[in-house]
Parts: sequence; C-alpha cells; structure tokens
Amino acid sequence: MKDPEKMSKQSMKFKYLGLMFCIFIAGCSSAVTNSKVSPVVNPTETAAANGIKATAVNPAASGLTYQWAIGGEGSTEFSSPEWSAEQIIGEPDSPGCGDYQFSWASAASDSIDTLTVHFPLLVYPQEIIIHESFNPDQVVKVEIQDPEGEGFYTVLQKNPTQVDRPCPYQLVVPVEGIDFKSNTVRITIDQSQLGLGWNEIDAVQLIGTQIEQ
Ligand SMILES: [Ca+2]
Repeated sequence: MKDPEKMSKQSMKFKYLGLMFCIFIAGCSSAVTNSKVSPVVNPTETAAANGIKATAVNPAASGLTYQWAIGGEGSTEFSSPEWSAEQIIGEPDSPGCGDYQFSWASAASDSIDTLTVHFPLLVYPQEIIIHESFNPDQVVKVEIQDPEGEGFYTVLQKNPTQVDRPCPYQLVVPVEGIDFKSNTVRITIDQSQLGLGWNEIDAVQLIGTQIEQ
C-alpha cells in the first residue's frame, strides 16, 4: 500500500515543478525577439497629445484638399507590422519623440532608403508635410510622381541635418511649378552621413487643389 504522506509530498513536488514550468514558459513567450522595444501606448491618444490636428484650415473655404496617406512602400522596412511602411497611414500616432513602432523605419539604421507614399485623391500639390518621430531630419529628397508619365519630379533636395528640437518634427515642403495632378510622393532619407541612427517617419500629409491655380 502506498504511503499517504509520501504521496502528498510527491503531489506537492509535482505542483512545484508545474509552477516553475509555467513561469519558464511565460518568460520565454515574453522574451524580446526584436532589438527595438515596443512601448505600450494608446495610438488614439497620441495625436491629440502631440497637439497635431488633421486639418488646420477649412478645405471648403480655402479650396485646398488636405490628405493623409492611405498606403506606402519602403525600399526596406525594419519589421512588419511594427515599423513597417503601413505605419505612415493616417494621422500621426507616435506618442512623441522616440523609437516608436507607429512609424516607418528602414531595415538598417545607417542606410539610404526611400519611402513611397500614396494618397486617396489626385491634386495639384502645393505642400507636403512629413512628420518625423525619431532622429529628424535626414530627409535628402522629396519627389512627386506624374501618374501618366510615371516619372518622379524633385521638389526638395538637401543635405541630411540634425534636428534636436522640436521632435517630433514636421518637415514642411512647399511645392511650386507642378502642372499635373498627383497622389504619390517619394521620400529619400540618407542615414549614412550623420551617424544618428534611424530617421523614422510617422505620417505624411499632401495638401493641394483640385483645380489648377
Ligand atoms: Ca504613424
């Protein structure tokens, strides 16, 4: 006949081993598999916290159309969905200046990369606003695509610069002399020169008119 006291001790031992196994599994499942850390924030609260509004002017009154991106492709992206090109869709949602997963980041931190951004409506472009949430402003070129000719026209070309404040940073690019409607913008960043690391882009806004002015 089995010893009841021994059975009880064995039962306790199995329970202890089971508990330790669960702790081990939980630890494994939460292990960081990516070199970037994903802070837990509520994206819907972040744009308001940043004081960023979707439109600053009444489009009907100004004749201007304000658009946020509906899609994009990066020449590379750090991961997916976090830090992927789809993170530039819509209004800014990174909670501030930092390495947040709500922005696009290239695969490498010291590369030259492009981000192509799509908007819902064709407009005669007047201004492009690039919302950068980490290590701005290493943007070196901004282009607009002619949807008929498929060519890209440069509207900004400059050297990468270091911007300590403000961050998040808005790069405002005035557009002149574009006599065609477009809904596609291509942004080039050069992270190879300043050694700052990832220049992350949170959102892009295209402002233009439906009628040529
Ligand atoms: Ca974003």
